[in-house]
Amino acid sequence: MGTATAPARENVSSNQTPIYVLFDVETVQSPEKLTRDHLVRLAAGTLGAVVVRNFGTAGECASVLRGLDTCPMGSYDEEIVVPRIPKLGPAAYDHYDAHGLGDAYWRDAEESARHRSTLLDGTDPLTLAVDRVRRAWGGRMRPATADGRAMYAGMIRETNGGMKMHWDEIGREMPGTLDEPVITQLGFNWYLSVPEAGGSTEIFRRRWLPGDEAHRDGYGYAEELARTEPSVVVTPGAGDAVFFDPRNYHAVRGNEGPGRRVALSFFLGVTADGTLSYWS
Ligand SMILES: O=C(O)CCC(=O)C(=O)O
Ligand SMILES: [Fe+2]
Repeated sequence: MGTATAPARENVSSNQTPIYVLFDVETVQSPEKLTRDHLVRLAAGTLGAVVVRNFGTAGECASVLRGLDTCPMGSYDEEIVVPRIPKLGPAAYDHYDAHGLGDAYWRDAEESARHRSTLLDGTDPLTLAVDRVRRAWGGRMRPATADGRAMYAGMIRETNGGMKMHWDEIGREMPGTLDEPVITQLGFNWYLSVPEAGGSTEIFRRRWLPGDEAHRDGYGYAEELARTEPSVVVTPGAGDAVFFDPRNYHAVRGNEGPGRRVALSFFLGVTADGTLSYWS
């Protein structure tokens, strides 16, 4: 047996047995400090979240936000997602039915990618984000495909009113969609603008269980389900990015001060051959 390094934090459970939660937040000060090891530990479930300060500069964020003003924004299905969340680009889940992703998805994907492609001083902010993640991963990274076509990635959404506690897992919500299934999933958000107060994200160390469906309201679940589980709270600043495993329940707190909460986001998956794929 090797000599293990002492875990970062020791928690005491109700019966006083020390347990190692291994569900902390790690913060790095720039995208260059993000490592493959961070992403691997998130994927393995031994890290709660990674915050990358200054993932994008203030200038980069301002440029995308300015460009966004001229973009037609859609929203999630307003019957299901209340309050309304304006967004640029489709989430695959919005368009999923028994036949997979329909024509409307691919049309919206193409149009939104075109709008987004010049938002950052004439270039695509997704390219910048993917390049910075790829540098950390150090391996193959490419768009996820469905029916042989590259899926949309890089949704930009405004979540001023927060999001109810929910989980995201493509293999469970939309089985068979990805041409190359993923064995783990990460969520990525690059916050282009944040409110002066509020707008934090809480990630619970708790995955979906079938019985949770009895406590579901639209896309959200009762926070009671995860109340006794370890959790981490991240409050990103403008320009910061956050990675976490979205199969863990997570909730976004609404704005409590002036300012908009806008993020460019996508999911990352690791395929069995170690490729990092991405989609929204
Ligand atoms: O906006 C956030 O902080 C998290 C949004 C979310 O639900 C996700 O990225 O899966
Ligand atoms: Fe989510």
